[in-house]
Amino acid sequence: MYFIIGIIVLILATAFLIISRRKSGGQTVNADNSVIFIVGDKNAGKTSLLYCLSNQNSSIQTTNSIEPNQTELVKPNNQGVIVVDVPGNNYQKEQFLNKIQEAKKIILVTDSSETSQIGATAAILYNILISIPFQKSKIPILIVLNKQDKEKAYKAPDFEMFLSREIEKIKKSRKAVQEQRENTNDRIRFQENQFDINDFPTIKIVEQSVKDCNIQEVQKFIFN
Ligand SMILES: Nc1nc2c(ncn2[C@@H]2O[C@H](COP(=O)(O)OP(=O)(O)O)[C@@H](O)[C@H]2O)c(=O)[nH]1
Ligand SMILES: [Mg+2]
Repeated sequence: MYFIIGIIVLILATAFLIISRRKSGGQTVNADNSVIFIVGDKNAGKTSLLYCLSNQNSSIQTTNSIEPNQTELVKPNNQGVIVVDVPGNNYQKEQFLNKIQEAKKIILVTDSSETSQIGATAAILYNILISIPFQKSKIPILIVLNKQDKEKAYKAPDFEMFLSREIEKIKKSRKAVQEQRENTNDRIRFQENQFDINDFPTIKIVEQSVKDCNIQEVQKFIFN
């Protein structure tokens, strides 16, 4: 009799342990954790940045993975931050734009040694700026001008100039296309003034080189 009771207690205890483990495992992605997205054109250095953040810089393996990679960091106050590397093939998709509302902050990485990336970077930024979550809560955005170690890398003032030029192109083409399913949130395209990044107080531009994990500005942005 005692033997049977013993077995039952053991089974119940094991079941309880398994269930509580599962619950705490699931909590790594609960609503208390803030989520930060890393976005940017292909080859900008997103995955490298994620590896630096997760201290695996000794073995940077970059892939064109379709699945987002993510890492969980712990702030000094013990609050968790999940940083997600969002691969480039997702940005035009509505799924991504809907997901922006989950993001506490966004890191937009660009290869500043490649002026050819500015168009794609501008398009990503534009889509974020006209998304409802951004317009509602003005999510902080850090634009990382990566690969500053390269000789040809441009600096922030040049980037601002190139960027507004590209955004003006997007405005023009969006105005021209009178689509029926047009995005009514897109107020930017009707703005007469030339696009100026300084009109957006939650956007900051920094020059970095992710290569040797010199990412102090990114860390400040994440942890502050
Ligand atoms: N010179 C230099 N190369 C970098 C830097 N950051 C990343 N890279 C290289 O750029 C390439 C693309 O990086 P990756 O992180 O895969 O870009 P992703 O496509 O945005 O994820 C890789 O060969 C990296 O080693 C940097 O700061 N300087
Ligand atoms: Mg990558």
